[in-house]
Amino acid sequence: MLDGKVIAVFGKYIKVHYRGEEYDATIRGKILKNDLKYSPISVGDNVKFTIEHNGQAVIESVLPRKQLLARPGVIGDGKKQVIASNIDQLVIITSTIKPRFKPGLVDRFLVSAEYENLKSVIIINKIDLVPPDNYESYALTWSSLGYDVAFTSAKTKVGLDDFMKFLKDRTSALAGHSGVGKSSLLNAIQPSLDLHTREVSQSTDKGVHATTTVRMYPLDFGGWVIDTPGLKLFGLSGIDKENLWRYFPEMRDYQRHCRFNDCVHINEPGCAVKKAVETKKISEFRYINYKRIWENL
Ligand SMILES: Nc1nc2c(ncn2[C@@H]2O[C@H](COP(=O)(O)OP(=O)(O)OP(=O)(O)O)[C@@H](O)[C@H]2O)c(=O)[nH]1
Ligand SMILES: [Zn+2]
Repeated sequence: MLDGKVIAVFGKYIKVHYRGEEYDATIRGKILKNDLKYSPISVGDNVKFTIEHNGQAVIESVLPRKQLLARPGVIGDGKKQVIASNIDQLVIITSTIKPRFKPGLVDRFLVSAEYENLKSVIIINKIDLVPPDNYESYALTWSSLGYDVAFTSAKTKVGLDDFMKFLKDRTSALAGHSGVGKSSLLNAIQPSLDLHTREVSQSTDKGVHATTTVRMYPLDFGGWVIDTPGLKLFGLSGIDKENLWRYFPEMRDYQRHCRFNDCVHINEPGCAVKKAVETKKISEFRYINYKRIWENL
């Protein structure tokens, strides 16, 4: 049996990567019933497969998954749909403009990643279009919290070394709004990928979705990237109002100094988190985003 990696799934048709080649594969029937909770096959799965006489690859088994990302809710068969498995980190990509800079969305992704116990890094792309004071203070806050931040331009090829350093020898899931430049960045570091890119529409400021299915690509310098189309990579469905603060690392140190030990840091008197925001020990934009997410849970 051969050891492959699933790089794309289109319903029952699967692409498996093995030693630099891609194989079209199907799944042995019994695997479909194996996993009761999650979809049985996903991008990122390490699989054992055989090649039949007619040249068709058949996946015989799926190795146990490590970290996985699933969509919130269940699909038709009552299972959770796995977006990608065996990933090491989330790479959150945002643009300075076109589409507009969205620190709130970055914070949502950071919270999701904290909840999933997944490391995250942040890429601020299209820095050729606006001066640094538009995004620098946000980046400083994020890096003070321990998230690595890189500033890039896929167009002028700035910051690509940092981007590559983040990706090297890891399996990274890319997350970001359509049009922020995910495909352009990947093409810039590895032109042979030749990914499709599209103009961001001037009138709506929204990218037209050029990428439609989840795909995984091997990097020549080591590592894998998973491009996940669309805005929402995964939801905040497992998080409730009482414990949202746990996924804001800067709040963890203050929580125990709040007057009430079940303080959610919204309206309570004697709240050490709110005090820390007032004295600028906790960044105001992070707290505002905390409140926004809290209100929508
Ligand atoms: N000025 C500038 N334009 C960029 C940069 N990166 C990407 N673009 C442009 O932004 C548009 C969208 O880029 P894509 O790479 O298609 O964006 P994407 O995130 O892959 O979009 P989806 O595939 O829809 O998720 C294209 O017109 C790119 O040429 C950059 O650093 N600077
Ligand atoms: Zn509090």
